[in-house]
Amino acid sequence: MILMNDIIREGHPTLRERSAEVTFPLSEQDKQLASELLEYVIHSQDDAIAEKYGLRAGIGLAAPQVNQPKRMFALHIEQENDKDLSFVAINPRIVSHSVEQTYLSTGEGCLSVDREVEGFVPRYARITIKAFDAEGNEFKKRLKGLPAIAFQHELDHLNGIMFYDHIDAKEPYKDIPGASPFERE
Ligand code: SB7
Ligand code: NI
Repeated sequence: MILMNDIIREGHPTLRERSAEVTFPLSEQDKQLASELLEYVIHSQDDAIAEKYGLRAGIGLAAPQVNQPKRMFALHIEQENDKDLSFVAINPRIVSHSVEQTYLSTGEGCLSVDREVEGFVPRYARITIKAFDAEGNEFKKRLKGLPAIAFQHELDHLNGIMFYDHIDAKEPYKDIPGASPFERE
């Protein structure tokens, strides 16, 4: 089980590495990693479990954040229509994206960053992604809104990029031309 102590924080060099492609079939270790990443994101959003284990809530978690620089991450996003979006993405990629950008109106946070960083993080408003599941089956999804934002945040981790790298240093709340904000909740 992944706990807060297993999550590395900014300053750790692994967060700045490009993670390695994962090979199939998954090793037992990689299978366990995939299921533990997903378990963390689900548990961290369950108030009772999160409180019991001291988990900080996160809608996503990438393998390099637990110091395993491999191209996989988990996302778990509870949706209004209670069709939760919950998956592990292995060797993920964006195959196409909108010209239009978006940003979370409240800014982004990160389980590897123990401080508030203010500012808008520009993201593609809509993306089409491809990735593999733990069984080695490729899947394709179209994402928008928070799922699209979160997918890009996680994909960045696999490339050693932190969310604040995208924030304008001089003017963190600078207008992003043509972008509409995404309001969470
Ligand atoms: C806000 C939060 C996240 C993604 C996009 C916007 C996820 C935070 C948890 N993580 O640090 C995952 O890498
Ligand atoms: Ni993060």
